[in-house]
Amino acid sequence: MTNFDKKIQYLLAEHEALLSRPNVAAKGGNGIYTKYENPILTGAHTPVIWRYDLDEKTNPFLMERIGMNAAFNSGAMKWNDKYLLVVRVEGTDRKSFFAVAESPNGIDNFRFWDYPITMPEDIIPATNIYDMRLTAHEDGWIYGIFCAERHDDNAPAGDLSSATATAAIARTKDLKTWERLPDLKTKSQQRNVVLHPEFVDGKYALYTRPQDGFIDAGSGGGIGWALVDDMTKAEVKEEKIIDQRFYHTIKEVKNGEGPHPIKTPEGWLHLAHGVRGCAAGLRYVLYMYMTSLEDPTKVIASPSGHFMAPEGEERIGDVSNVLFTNGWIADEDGTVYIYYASSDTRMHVATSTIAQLIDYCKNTPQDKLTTGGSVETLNELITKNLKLINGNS
Ligand code: M1P
Repeated sequence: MTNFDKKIQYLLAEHEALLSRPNVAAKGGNGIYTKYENPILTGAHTPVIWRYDLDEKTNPFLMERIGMNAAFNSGAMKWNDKYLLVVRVEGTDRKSFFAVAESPNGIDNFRFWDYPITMPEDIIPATNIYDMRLTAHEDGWIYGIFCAERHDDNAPAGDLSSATATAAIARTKDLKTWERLPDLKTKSQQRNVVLHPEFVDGKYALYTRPQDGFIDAGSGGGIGWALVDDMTKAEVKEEKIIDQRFYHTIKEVKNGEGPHPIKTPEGWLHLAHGVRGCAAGLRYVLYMYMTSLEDPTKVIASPSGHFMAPEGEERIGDVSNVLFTNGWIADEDGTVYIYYASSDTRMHVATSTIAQLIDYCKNTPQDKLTTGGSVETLNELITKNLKLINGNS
């Protein structure tokens, strides 16, 4: 074996060791969900054949040729008994693309398919695409809705940062070949648009996130809802805010639907992200809410505060202090796999159950929106517990 061949063998062995590393439940926790010790995907998990030219003639030093910076914000679904993620992979050139990674157990051993997704363009090609939400809709198609980012050509000359965000739509039957549909027509910019899995009043239902600019939600009041006749020419004509933002909460600056909600006998379970500003910049956390089965626009449970926030290593990355989610999988036994990204850098999993998440949503006190209200809520629990501890005397 030549030296070059030995170097390749070493590279492949190191990569295999990373991919096959078992993931174990992290100690501690809050009883609501279990986090796991290792990230499930990072830039280093991307295949060696994506990053290295393995030909000694063209790469005699065996140097990395195409760098992969991050693997994050993944859509998720169960597919042929595998836990499958449509991952936002970001190259060192700052372009994101989608690639499928699958695992036999949802917790570890995630492996990318050989090729990334070649996503067809809309009429006006996008510069960057990211954050796909997957929905296996009852119409028989699997839809992927994602953000298409383009330079804002109305920006003053020399402004190379202003951009526009549009909800792009594609559909597939096999996750390999995608049919691109026209981008969603809306009055405002949009990101974090998600397709509800069922027809509502015979129409497709979208969770939206109207925003005044590329970054600022501005007058967009929160997570919206819109009914659409036809996904092949989707247009939001009327939009109603169903989950509002509030002053001095975890979703003061903006919020956005995560994956599509999970149907349970007690209502639709929603997972979303909320953003607030602070001296360190924006802080992104995850929160939950529930809506009614009879009227999916009606919020029936709204636990206060964050459901999950960045901890430890999760706090640090390309965009620090961020947790973001756009994928979860509910198994038939009631286990829920929550796929979340930390700091726009890496993917993690946490597990819980439908029963725990319903209990969390229904029995966590609501935010009364003031310090006085929070202390009142706290005092009620303390008094109840003291009575239990000291007897009812
Ligand atoms: O950088 C944090 C997140 O910022 C955006 O989310 P939102 O639209 O709510 O501001 C997205 O670019 C997302 O990809 C990113 O993780």
